[in-house]
Amino acid sequence: MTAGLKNMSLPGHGFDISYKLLGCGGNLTEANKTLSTPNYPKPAPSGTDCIWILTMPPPVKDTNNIISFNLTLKGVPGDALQIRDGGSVRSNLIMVNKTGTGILSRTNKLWIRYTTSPKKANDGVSFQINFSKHSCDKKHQCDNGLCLHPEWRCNGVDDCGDNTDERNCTAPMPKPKKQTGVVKSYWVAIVFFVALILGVALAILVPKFMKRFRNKNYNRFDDMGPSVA
Ligand SMILES: [Ca+2]
Repeated sequence: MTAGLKNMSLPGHGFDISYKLLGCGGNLTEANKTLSTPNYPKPAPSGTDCIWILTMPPPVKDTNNIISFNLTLKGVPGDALQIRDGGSVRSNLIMVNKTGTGILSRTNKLWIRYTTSPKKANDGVSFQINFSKHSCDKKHQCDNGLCLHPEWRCNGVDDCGDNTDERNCTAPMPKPKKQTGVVKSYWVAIVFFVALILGVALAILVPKFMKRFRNKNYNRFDDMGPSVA
């Protein structure tokens, strides 16, 4: 699978073609089971550029095939590692930034690229991927034929693309808005209760205060009256 690194240049009529044979990568099938970066677990040499394409068998009758893989990652991948869900550079990117197991693709192909800086090894990044075929029958598919991932069921997101995974959900997940409403109702009750106590207190205290104020004024009027000898 691994070929030596060769740079070649072919003169043509009015143009030159130069190409490089990659020292790693290649087309892999179910039988290969694993791939590793050069020198794994040590970092690959500077200027390494590998592209692997994993392909599982196409659907047979009602059974679809996707890829289940475990990633053992050393270092922070950044741009050094790209895993795309499909057979080309234009396929959707799968965001994988740490070691993980049982990761499922959506299609029967993965496009994987690993590059290191031309001047230095890529911050010690290296990885190994163990992969296998994951087959799903009609009972475990979306209506459109995609394999239904277990975590897709009833999570409030249309992962299938035809909303099959959100159908017949007996226990819908609580929405954050409802929780916010509960908190608001709780505060409304507290504010109402405090306002009620203040209202009662004012209703009792204000008449007493007014009565005392009036009595005080009467005393003043009495003081202003003619004194009786
Ligand atoms: Ca879902």
